[in-house]
Parts: sequence; C-alpha cells; structure tokens
Amino acid sequence: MLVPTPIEETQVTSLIVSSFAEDFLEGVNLDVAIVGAGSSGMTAARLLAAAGRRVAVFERNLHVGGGMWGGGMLFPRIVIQEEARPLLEQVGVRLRPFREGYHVADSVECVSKCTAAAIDAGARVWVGMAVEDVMIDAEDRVRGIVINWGAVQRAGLHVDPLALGARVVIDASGHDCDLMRTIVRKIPGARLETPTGEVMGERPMHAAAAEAHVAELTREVYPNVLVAGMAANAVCAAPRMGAIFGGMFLSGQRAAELADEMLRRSA
Ligand code: 48F
Repeated sequence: MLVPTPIEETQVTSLIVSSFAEDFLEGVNLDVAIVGAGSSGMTAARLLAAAGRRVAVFERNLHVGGGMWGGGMLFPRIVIQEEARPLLEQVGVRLRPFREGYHVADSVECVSKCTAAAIDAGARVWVGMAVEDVMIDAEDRVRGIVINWGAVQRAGLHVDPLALGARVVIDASGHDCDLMRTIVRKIPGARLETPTGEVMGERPMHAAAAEAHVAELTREVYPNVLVAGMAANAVCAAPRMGAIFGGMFLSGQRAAELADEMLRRSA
C-alpha cells in the first residue's frame, strides 16, 4: 500500500515563499527586462536567454500569450508567413501549410510551446506583475523598471512599487505601447526616435504594410529602451495587421539581436 507523503501546511508556505524569493532575487539586476508576454516578448526572451543573457518577462495578467490566445475573433488559429516558419519550428509548433507562403497554427499550441521554450532556455516569466514605471539615471536614460502586482494596479490601491535594474528594456506591451506612453508622460521633454518625437498611435488595419514595417520599426526609440511587436508599430503610426503573426515573431527576433548588440557595446 502507498504511504502518502505527510502534509504539513506551513511547509508548503515556506517552500513557496523561499523558492520565489531565491529566484526573484537572481533577477534584481537583469541584462534585459521585457514588458509583456505576447508573441514578440516571448520570442525575444527565448533568444536572449539562449544567448546566455539574464532575462525576465513581466506580464501584468495571470496568463501569458497576449493576443495569441484569442486567435482571430476567438477562432483559436493564427496565420504565419513563410519567413517566420523557422522561429515556430524551433519551438516545436506544428504548422499547417496553406496557400502560397501561409501557414496556420493552433493558438493554444503556440502560446504553450513559445512559453515552454523561453523557460527552458533560461528566461524567467513573472505573471501578475505589471511594469508601471521606469528607473532613470541623471541624464534621464532608462536603467531599470518599476513593478507592482497587476492586481494592485487593477484595484487602484496605493501601494508603492519595487524597482529592478535592467541594462536594456524591451517594450513588448502590444497595441497600447504602455511603457513608451509612461516614459513620454513622466519624463519632461522626452523625445522618442519617431517622426514626431512622440508616441504617434497605431493606424487602422493594413496587414501588408503593417507586417512589412514591424521588423524595421523594432529599434531603440529611447535610450536603453527597444520597442517590439505591435508596440513598435504603435509608436510610429504604422497600421495594425490582425491575426497574422509572422511579423510579431520576427520582431521579437530582431529585438533580441538589437538588445544583444546593445549589451555588447555597453560591456
Ligand atoms: O498584445 P500582445 O500579444 O503583444 P505583441 O507581442 O503581439 C500583438 C498581437 O497579439 C496582435 C497582433 C498580431 O499580429 O496585432 O495584437 O505585440 O502582448 C502584450 C502583452 O503585454 C502585456 C499585456 O497584458 C499582453 O499580455 N502588458 C501590457 N502592458 C503591460 C503588460 C505592462 N505595463 N506590464 C506588464 N505587462
């Protein structure tokens, strides 16, 4: 007969708190902090971790995946162009080839495998943690992030946040380009590397143009801050694309390459 492991409730408490503290404290000073666990952020996290960088993703929701879960209008499928196929195949996502250069993937499979691969590569993924601000230096350059519980943010509670150092920050927060809006709002005179120097907001849907622009718009738009994914289009008034995701994965890859270069330069 199986003898069940004796359960001591207070041991459960100790194990949860001590293992969280141990892992979290490893990331008090990060190479790269990524805001948002969507397709672009998770791809950047996987590639940076695989390159040996200390990287963590902060997601304000309790779930990862961003806009991938919902596919197109809740039909749980996303479309991916041929150029992005290797990035999905690297993590084991099965693609169904369709007409000229289009593949279709199950969105639940995509979220699960992209997340598992990023974690296996060594990235930390923290859910329920929102990035609410940045930490700056004397020249207003970003040198880290300021975080709080997503639940605290939602409840509108007055709870002071905690700060983490990061040599590079990637805003992969999607359509809202949340971090860039925070930077512009809170740093007087902040000028972004966009045509107007400001957050311009996204334009209506034009999938071909949106997909063509997103990789080139993935770049450092403020000292030590890169934009990736839909946030890259949204800061520069580029259009949205809907449930075609190739550009998001390729943007994540580009963000990882650029972050790695920035880290090398500042080493
Ligand atoms: O929106 P999201 O999936 O961003 P993405 O990688 O992909 C865009 C597509 O989903 C889709 C599209 C496809 O072609 O147009 O919309 O650009 O993921 C962004 C994640 O960031 C989280 C948010 O909850 C979502 O999961 N997020 C946003 N602001 C914050 C944040 C914040 N301040 N702190 C933490 N997480």
